[in-house]
Amino acid sequence: MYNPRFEKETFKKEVKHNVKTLYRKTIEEATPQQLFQAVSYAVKEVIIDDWIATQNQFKKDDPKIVYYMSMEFLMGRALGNNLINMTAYKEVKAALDEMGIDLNAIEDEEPDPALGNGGLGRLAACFLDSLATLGYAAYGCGIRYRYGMFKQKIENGYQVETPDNWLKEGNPFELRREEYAKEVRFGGNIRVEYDDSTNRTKFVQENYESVLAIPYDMPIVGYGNHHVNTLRIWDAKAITDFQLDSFDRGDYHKAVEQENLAKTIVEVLYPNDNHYAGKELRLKQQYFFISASIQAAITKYKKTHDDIHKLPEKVIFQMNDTHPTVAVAELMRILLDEEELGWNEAWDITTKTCAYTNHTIMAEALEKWPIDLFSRLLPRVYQIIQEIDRRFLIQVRERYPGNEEKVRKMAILYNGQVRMAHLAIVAGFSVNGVARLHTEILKNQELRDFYEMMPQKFNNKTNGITQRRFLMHGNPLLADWVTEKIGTKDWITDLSLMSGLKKYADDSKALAEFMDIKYKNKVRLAEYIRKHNGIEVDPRSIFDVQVKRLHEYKRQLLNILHVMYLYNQIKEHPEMSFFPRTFIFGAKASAGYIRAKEIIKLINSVADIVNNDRSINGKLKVVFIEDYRVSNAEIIFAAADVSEQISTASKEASGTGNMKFMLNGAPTLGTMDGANVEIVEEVGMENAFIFGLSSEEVINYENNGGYHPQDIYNSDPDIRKVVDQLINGTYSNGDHEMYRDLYNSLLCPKDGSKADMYFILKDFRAYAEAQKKVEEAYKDKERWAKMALLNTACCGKFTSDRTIQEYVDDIWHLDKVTVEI
Ligand code: B1H
Repeated sequence: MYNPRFEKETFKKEVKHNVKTLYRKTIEEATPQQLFQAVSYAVKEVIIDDWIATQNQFKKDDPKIVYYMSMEFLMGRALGNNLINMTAYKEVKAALDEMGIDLNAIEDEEPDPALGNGGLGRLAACFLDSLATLGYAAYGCGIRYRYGMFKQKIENGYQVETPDNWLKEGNPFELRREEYAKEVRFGGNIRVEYDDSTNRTKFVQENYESVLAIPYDMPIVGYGNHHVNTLRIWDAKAITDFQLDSFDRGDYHKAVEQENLAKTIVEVLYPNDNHYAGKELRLKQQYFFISASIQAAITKYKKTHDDIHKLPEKVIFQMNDTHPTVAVAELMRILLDEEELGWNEAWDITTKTCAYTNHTIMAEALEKWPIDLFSRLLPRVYQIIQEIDRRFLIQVRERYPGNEEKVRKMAILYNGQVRMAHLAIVAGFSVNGVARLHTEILKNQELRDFYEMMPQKFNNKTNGITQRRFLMHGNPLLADWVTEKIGTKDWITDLSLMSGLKKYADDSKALAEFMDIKYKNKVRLAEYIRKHNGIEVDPRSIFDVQVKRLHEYKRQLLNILHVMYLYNQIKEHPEMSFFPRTFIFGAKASAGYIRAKEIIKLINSVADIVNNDRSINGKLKVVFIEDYRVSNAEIIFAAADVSEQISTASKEASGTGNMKFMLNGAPTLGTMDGANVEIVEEVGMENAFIFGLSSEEVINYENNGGYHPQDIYNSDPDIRKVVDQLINGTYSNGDHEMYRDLYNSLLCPKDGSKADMYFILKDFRAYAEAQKKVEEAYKDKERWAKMALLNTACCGKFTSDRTIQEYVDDIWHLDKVTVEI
């Protein structure tokens, strides 16, 4: 047993006690939410012991620590995951059963902590899980947003956003740690002082506004090893509580302003995925959590070390995309102004502690801050960036004499803007992409100049996912079956063992069991859909799933246009053979992304027509799952037959949903993009459905002004019919304008962009053919079962445990910690 406190009677007593002291109630009287809280506090009690033990071990061992700096942590629910990782899920479930409490129902009371948008935030969460499981010392550093990712409602087919008040009932797992608060300063001016006695120039910030950053710690429980790391997210508070007498001192305005700053700074997560918003408040958020996190890391280091020069031996700051890259300048500021080091010493330390991960090549995601805004908000940090840039450009000119084109292309400060990616590359010792293809594109296209000048910094770290959440918790039936078949539970921490399933690829009995589990998971999802969407779907139909953020490059539009095409085919040829199919979508669109919202409306309109057309005998169903998030994702992956990964090649840096589908036995229908390339390499071309332009072809077209979608429209009547249906009222009650913008985007955009930028019509036929192959393959039950099983069997590479070990070996060089209990 993991811990005697999970022993049945002890745990039951603890829950009863909590219900009594928290709510003055008995188990029978408590609401489900109250039971969730009481159970969570009982679990937290156990976690705390391990958390303390881990911190004590850190004190003893003094391991190197990685600080994973991220604007997003898409954690998903904690209760079930913590129980899984403490290897107590089944015991606790049984104990609660005896009290008449259904653990699953209790779990559903927990709001999803949705402090992230999509893949980038979820990756951070998977990384924390793996870091703790592998026994490394790590902190996640982020923001405790008052409101997380908005909740999505579908009203009349349209997305409506409502606030995600995730803290409403209180978060039982967090600890507020007021005593570790840090001050963060904004604005004002820098006074330069010369100190004769020390011969140093001092830079003093004056007339600034400031806020107090208050950390909240959440435990990150490793699997079965008593290792508990910390996710530290910062809340903001006004530095002095509102003081009336400040009115008399004429500071009234300032007091109000500081109060407001504190309130707004952590108010809400920006709901953009792969898109840079450029808002002042966003920059404030970035500096706020970075300054607080770095100050805290330095304070912690200095508590037990007296030589700041040796910081790189004990500390790594990993920057999750450009959002936290102000970190390099903030670290320089602290080393120069507070530690009073010289520039060269400070630079040496900074460039040995900071590393940068790039997650996208989408031009609209590149962070470039206007210099006037940046220097006004962060005057001292800006001075430091100027000096970093000045020194860097000297090196560029030395390396490329007379080549001002290089200088222009590589400068950090250019054209009135601060280019955050350039800052990160110049100051970091490591620059990594998130899948092999993505890293190659960075080296050969997007970051070519930097790669040429500093090739040693560039490396690849193909993303991964945690099997603890996405198989053990999300798909317990399959998890138990895998354990039985390969004869060990060790896959939970060593996913390469999944290859032990390969020997069942031709075993009809095993294949039948595997597909029976898939069927049960489809029934579970069908019930979810009936309950939440009021749509009946047939679990015997093919569940064809595309769930991810809504973005044009991810091409949900290609998917739904193909559904429209299939519907036309069925109507035109009622006699044709057609295997029943359920197309399942889930996607949030950024609130200001109009075209993405039109695509959601289109999907829902097609669903309305198709689902209610009795003449097609339910052969085709379309479902849009409302409010796609981590908790329902777990159910969806488990139930999928087909994994739609159809981004325009070169655009999806990696993808991680693709890996979650694979783990759960759904073959990929996709382009040669991101990590799909590596998935196919592992599972074999014959066990995936690959189609469409390659990344080279796409990049080639792009460099030569695009292509002519009109040619396809004119020559292919099936495609023309579908495209015309966007503007002939078929899916809009006769309204010819509702989808005009989507039509235009394909053929003749009004905003000056290229027609069909994402090659939807170009790839349409290839996609339709690949879909036909899916149908053929599915009809052959045994063949399909074998494909599905081989996907699960070959997914070993895609665990985030492997990814983290590579970060440790190549970049972080952390020490393993063994927590002694
Ligand atoms: C990814 C983002 C992203 N890449 C800007 N970039 C954001 C960019 O709020 N912003 O400003 C938010 C998110 N997200 C994703 O990262 C990639 O698209 C996926 O392909 C990749 O799998 C994931 C994790 O590496």
